[in-house]
Amino acid sequence: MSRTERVLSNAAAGAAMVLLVYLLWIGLAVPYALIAQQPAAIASSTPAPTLLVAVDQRTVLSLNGDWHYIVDPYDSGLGGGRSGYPMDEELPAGSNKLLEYSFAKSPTIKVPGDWNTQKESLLYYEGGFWYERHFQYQPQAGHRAFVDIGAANYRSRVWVNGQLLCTHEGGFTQFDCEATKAVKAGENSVVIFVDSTRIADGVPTLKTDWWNYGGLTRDVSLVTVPQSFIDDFELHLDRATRSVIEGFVHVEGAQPGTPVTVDLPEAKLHLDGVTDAAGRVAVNLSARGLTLWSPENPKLYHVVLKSGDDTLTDEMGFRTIETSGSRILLNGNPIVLHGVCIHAEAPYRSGRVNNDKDVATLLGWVKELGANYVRLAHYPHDQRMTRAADRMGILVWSEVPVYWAVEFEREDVFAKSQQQLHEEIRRDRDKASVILWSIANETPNNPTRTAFLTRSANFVHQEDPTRLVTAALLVRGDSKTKYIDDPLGNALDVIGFNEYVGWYEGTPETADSVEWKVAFDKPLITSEFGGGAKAGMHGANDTRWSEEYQAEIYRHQIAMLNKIPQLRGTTPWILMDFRSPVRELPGIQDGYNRKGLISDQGQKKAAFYVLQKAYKENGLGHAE
Ligand code: GCB
Repeated sequence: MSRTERVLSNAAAGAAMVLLVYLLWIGLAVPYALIAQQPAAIASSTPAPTLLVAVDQRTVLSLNGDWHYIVDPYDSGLGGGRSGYPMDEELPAGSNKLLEYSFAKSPTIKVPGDWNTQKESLLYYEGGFWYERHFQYQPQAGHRAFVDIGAANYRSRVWVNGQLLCTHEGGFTQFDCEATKAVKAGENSVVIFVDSTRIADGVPTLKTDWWNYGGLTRDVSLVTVPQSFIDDFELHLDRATRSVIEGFVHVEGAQPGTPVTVDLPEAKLHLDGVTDAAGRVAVNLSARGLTLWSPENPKLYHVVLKSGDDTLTDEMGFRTIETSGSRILLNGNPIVLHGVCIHAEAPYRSGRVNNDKDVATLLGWVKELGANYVRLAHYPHDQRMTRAADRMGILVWSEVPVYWAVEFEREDVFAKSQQQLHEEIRRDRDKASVILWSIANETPNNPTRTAFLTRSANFVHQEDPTRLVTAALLVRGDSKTKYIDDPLGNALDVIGFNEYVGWYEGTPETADSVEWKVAFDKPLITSEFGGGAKAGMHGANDTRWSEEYQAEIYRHQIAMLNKIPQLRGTTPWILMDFRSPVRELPGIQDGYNRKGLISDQGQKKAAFYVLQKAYKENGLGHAE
């Protein structure tokens, strides 16, 4: 079975279903094409979340640390009444009441952190899991409180003092639950139920090539803000002149006419505005002479936003990103993206990336590789990654886990994917490093999929007209001729394509005679290529799993890819080996995908140096 067929067969719920969808499509194509422009209402979490931006820049009460936990494969704690864990009841000494749980007597686990790598018995656990802790709090009159969760994989519910605050679906995006009415003076209890069960109608769906780390995998905090506060803003440089900062500030709960100021002290820029009926202030600041952000000079400015009692600060770079024909222009100049894919897999220790040390190690390796760009696969990563990329001058492709075949025929699945895009964009649109929003990876080419993802592309363009939209597409053809002509390409600004010539197909030398036919006059990025190697395993160039074989794939790939005139970037798969339950070859994979240029224990493989040489000598892809 070819690689494409393998992905498609994984993906398809069944051939009959595909046929049915196709027949329906023929009947519905015209009306569907018309509604394809309309974004659906954002759903799948309740209540519609207030999304605070730049929470990492606010002074918050951190709820990181030790939480009591109960493993609950039967969801029995949801039972309500005497068995409802959200009530977080503890019996006084001598009580004869029947209670069949006790958080206080339960063991503890660290937040942030997936549960799988913290307790040996939980390595492969997927299901319901309860977290509980106490915190001291003094509510302030005229203020609101939110529990802010960096990420909870995959579905979660949050209670404070027994009151359900919100539910959320989606394992890699930040969300907030309002706790203003639930918090009290003194000791408070917070209980969070996280369910990592994979579901067919989820995003992602049942099967992925990465381990499904469950739990509160990122920071948790309590954020206190004034009654009326800055919940959102967006600032960017205009593409036409690169001398105006445009955008808006939104003040939640503001009366029309509420004053707002925006300051960039170093650039001596100041704006006085007042909110309109929607709580928004339009920003238009003449900003001649700004030092533009770029990988060579990742200049960040201190930005201060004020409204009433609320002050929000940020560190932001200003740059433009656009395409012209098949070129990608950064600040108006053609650029070639020398990159690598990264999973949010923690180096040396396994588990999810969630601290500055993990981020420094991964992005330090990216720099050492001579790269200026990363593809953060296959879902939004911890905000520390994009903050560090801003500081280090690393351009970023950011992605939602619309991976292989989600249930494209379902409207609720579309709404889930849209919610994740919305949360991702809202969190990271203050980051100059992020230039590409990817809407999907390796999806089957059929009309239902194309309609779904065309809507996604339109939605992203509408939410963020300042960046580029991409996706990692499959290619078709045989080992002589390959076609990049997936019709989804029409909806994208930049075409990403994955191919594994030399690994899933042929030998490394097969690449020498492949001819590429590209249907689009748009920039191309090879979003994946590569092959597996066990660090420290040596052999001949044709010995599979040896470092030599992997290095040979890279050599032939580099020569092949350089023949594609419009190749503007590359992110081989992948920087570091990562845990995957579909990679079980004993002695070699042992539960890890071994396509890393570096092992999970930090050993650099021979291919790392092949790619490093190509990047350092500017020998892969062309800016124009
Ligand atoms: C792919 C997927 C990626 C896999 C990789 C592989 O095409 O996008 O998630 O891990 O191939 O190793 O096969």
